[in-house]
Amino acid sequence: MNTSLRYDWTEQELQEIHDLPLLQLIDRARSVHLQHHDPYTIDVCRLISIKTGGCPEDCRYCAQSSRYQTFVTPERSLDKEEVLKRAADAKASGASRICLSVAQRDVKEGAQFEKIREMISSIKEMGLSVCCTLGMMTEDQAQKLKEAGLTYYNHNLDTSERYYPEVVTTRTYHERIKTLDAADKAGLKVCSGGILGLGETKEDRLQLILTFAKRRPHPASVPVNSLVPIEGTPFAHREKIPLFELVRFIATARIAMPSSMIRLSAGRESLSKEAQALCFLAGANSIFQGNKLLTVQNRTVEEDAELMRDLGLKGK
Ligand code: SAM
Ligand code: DTB
Ligand code: SF4
Repeated sequence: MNTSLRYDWTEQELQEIHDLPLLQLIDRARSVHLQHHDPYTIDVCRLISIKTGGCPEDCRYCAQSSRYQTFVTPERSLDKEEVLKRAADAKASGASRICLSVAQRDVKEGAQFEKIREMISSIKEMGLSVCCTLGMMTEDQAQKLKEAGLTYYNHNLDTSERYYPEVVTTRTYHERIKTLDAADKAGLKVCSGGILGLGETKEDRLQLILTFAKRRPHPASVPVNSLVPIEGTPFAHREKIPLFELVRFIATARIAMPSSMIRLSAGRESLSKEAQALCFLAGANSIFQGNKLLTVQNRTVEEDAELMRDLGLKGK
């Protein structure tokens, strides 16, 4: 099978792949995976939330939006020392990438931006690769982050363009895409994915994969989050995404974007070891490690070490 990279996928093709009998779909995704990746190595990333909560945006799934009464109360930003200590801890438990997060609408230049640039350089000097998720940014800001040593920029599209206004109203899909373009132009690797279980349809999920698969280059990293329901947000009681739908999404993304990393992201806490194994078989090859994501619990570092031992997976 020819599995070279393509940028001309159609919705029809992706739909046919997505709807294959499950085991055929997994076989096909696995075969693409084997041709493009070492199947026993995964990318292990650690999130550090520099600034938590108090975000002005209205993302209806998010614990950190100031528009909803959730368990999160806005916290003071972490200082550089604390961030570097957490990065060192992450390295000691096997992480190879650190993702620095700030709950905000867009990047603001000034003292905080300079501090983040210093953090990026110092973490890079520790031999770790660095990703940031700071909201929308301009090409000039992307360039400044690149100069500080940044490798990846995370900025999720979350869902289809059609469904987006049902999820967020304080920004447009187009604005989101402009930030991905800025990251590409500055030579940063794009990390962009979505959330399953927002109440979207299968077509919305396929449209999301299609949007990514038509980008040249494909996002280097595609986080696949399952909604973690947050009491107090409008999406607190959405129906959970069935496991096989998650597996189908991962496998379709793997086939459409053979060389990208696909990260099994938020929601792993509610997946058994066996369910996670199925996701790896379908083409996932990256995880967030650490007892906490940004605000919610994740699988513990010990549980992940055991899972990786059981499956014969090692970190990069
Ligand atoms: N504020 C920045 C932004 O929106 O780009 C960065 C942080 S934001 C929390 C990063 C991503 O986490 C979101 O785009 C969303 O995909 C994911 N996320 C946030 N809350 C989630 C939840 N409750 N369940 C699953 N994924 C979630
Ligand atoms: C991504 O796609 N998932 C991460 C990261 N990128 C920044 C965040 C998950 C957040 C889960 C909900 C929380 O911890 O608040
Ligand atoms: Fe703010 Fe990001 Fe949460 Fe949206 S997802 S409310 S932009 S922190």
